Amino acid sequence: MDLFKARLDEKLPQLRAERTSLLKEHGDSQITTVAIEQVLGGMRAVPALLCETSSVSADEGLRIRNIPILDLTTQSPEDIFFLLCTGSLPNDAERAEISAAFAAKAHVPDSIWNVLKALPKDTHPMVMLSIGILAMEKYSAFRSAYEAGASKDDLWKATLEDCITLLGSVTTIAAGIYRIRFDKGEPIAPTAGLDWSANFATMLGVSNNKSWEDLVRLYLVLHSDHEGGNVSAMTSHVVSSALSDVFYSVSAGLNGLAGPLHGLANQECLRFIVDLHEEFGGVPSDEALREYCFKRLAGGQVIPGYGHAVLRVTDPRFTAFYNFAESHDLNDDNVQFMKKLFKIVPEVLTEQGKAKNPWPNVDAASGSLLYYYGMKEFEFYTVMFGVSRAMGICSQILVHRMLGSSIVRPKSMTFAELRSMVK
Ligand code: HAX
Repeated sequence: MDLFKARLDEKLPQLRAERTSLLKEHGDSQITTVAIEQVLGGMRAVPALLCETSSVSADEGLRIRNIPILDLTTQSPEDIFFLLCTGSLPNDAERAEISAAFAAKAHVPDSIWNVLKALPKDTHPMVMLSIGILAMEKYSAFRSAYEAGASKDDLWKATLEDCITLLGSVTTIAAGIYRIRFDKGEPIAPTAGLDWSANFATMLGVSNNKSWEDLVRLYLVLHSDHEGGNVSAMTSHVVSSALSDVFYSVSAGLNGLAGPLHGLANQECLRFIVDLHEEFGGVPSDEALREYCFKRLAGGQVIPGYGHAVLRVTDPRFTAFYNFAESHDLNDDNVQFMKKLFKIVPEVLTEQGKAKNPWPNVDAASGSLLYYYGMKEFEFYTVMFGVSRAMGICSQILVHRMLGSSIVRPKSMTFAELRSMVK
């Protein structure tokens, strides 16, 4: 990883100087006030975290290192990881280096398979992913470096090594989970010479269609990062701030991704579409679908895949998947449901008037496309998300290690303390 390390080394002085100068010149400047509704409302919009890798605006959505995600849809996941970490896309030599580094870590030790195979048959695939990553912790270079007394300034180097080990092996682990959990046969070994996403697509063993590989590549690019305040990224950051290594930190963040209001929404979306299919026996009329959605809302259930804590427009990642379905002429019932829901749900949520954002997020489209190619086990969909998101989480942790960021320790308040503050 000499080229990758050299690029990061080059960025290091400027990155650290920015932190030092902001602290020195403006350390006590007030940038915001916090309202009681933010304390009680999940700290919504409180600007209290640093994230250099990506940003999300209400009116445009995700930018990775200031490049709109829709301008990155033809890149490889290796390109995206390099961009997240360094701020620039790799040249050919750098791309080849990172691909080779992932491939060198793609072999997963038997001890990990033994742990995963020993779990009860009905274990959720996200539990398996979290355990699989955690079980890899014994290979942490960071832990060894820390125990050997490495200087805080140098810990980022061992963190980079861990990121490569984690990302190189996570595709093999995830594909193996798919095969073990859903009785698809033994895990398929990685193939030498394939890049990261082509290898993942092959190890899943879902489809031989060339465009399946294209979908997996797009999937890994689109879900890679979504700034630092979402549940999974923030959880990983908090855990990592205690100098826990990336295996502990990513595993913890993925447990948050497994929640239905976060990454599990893609599973819930497909479940919703399959239920609709059963209810109507096919794609219903606009009016019947409208009524069904209103009934669901009246029953106190959310419409999965719609709404967002930050976005106030259609998620560009949804647009990218939608465009993929159009350009590849995918047109089964589930894809049609996805398109029809896009037509109906924003109207329904707007009319109901509760959701601040009636538009689709990334989860509204991804599942229908996976299903189209034959991945019908929707309990697995959040694992696909998790594999990709591991890139963003790893890059965020790496940047924080380069900066030597502080342990996270906000102040919690009792109701009595809050009352006394507003008297
Ligand atoms: N269906 C029904 N009601 C919705 C809704 C939806 N899709 N989206 C928001 N609302 C409701 C909220 O439940 C909330 O109701 P209460 O006041 O009764 O609590 C109200 O509208 C206001 O919520 P909000 O401010 O618009 O949204 P939040 O920031 O509180 O929550 C969520 C954002 C994404 C959690 C929310 O929109 C939601 O539950 N959506 C459905 C689940 C989903 O798609 N999650 C994936 C999000 C993307 C992601 O993280 N992927 O990993």
